[in-house]
Amino acid sequence: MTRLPFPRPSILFGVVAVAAALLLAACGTGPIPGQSTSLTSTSSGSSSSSSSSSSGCSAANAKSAVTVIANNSFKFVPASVCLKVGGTITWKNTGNLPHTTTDVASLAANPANAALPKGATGWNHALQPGVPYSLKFTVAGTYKYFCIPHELLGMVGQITVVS
Ligand SMILES: [Cu+2]
Repeated sequence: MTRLPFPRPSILFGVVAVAAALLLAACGTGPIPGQSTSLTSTSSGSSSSSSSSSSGCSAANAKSAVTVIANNSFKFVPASVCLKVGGTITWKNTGNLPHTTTDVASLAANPANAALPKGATGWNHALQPGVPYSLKFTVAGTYKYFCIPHELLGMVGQITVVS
C-alpha cells in the first residue's frame, strides 16, 4: 500500500476523533441517504437490468463526465454521482487544505466507507489545492470513497456507474 506524503500529526487526529464522536453523538447513524445493504448481490444474473441502483441512477440520467469539488467544508460536491460506464470523474480541490480521493478499504477508518464493484480496482490519490485529478470508470456498479484525513468528518462520496 502506498502511503500518502501528508503528515498526520497526532494532534490533528485527536481533533478529528473528537469531532467525529460529537457528530456521531449528534446524528446517530450515517447521513447518506439511499444506502443499500446489497451492493454486490445483483451481479449474479446475466440479464441487462443493471440500472437497479438505490440512488435513482440509470442509463437515462447517467453522465459521461462529472466534476466533483473537494472543499474546505470537508465535503465532496456532489457527494453522489451517476456516471455512464466509460465515463470520467474529475476531482478538483477548490480549498486550501489537502484532501484525498481514496477507495481502498484497508486505508479507511470505517471500511464501510470504501466499496468497489467486483472486478474494479481501487484508487488512492492526493488532491492538492488547484490540481485536478481524473479517473475513468470502466466497471459498472457502486463505488464508495472517502478522503483519508477527513473521513471521520463525513468527507465521503458515492459513485454509481451504469451501462
Ligand atoms: Cu478532505
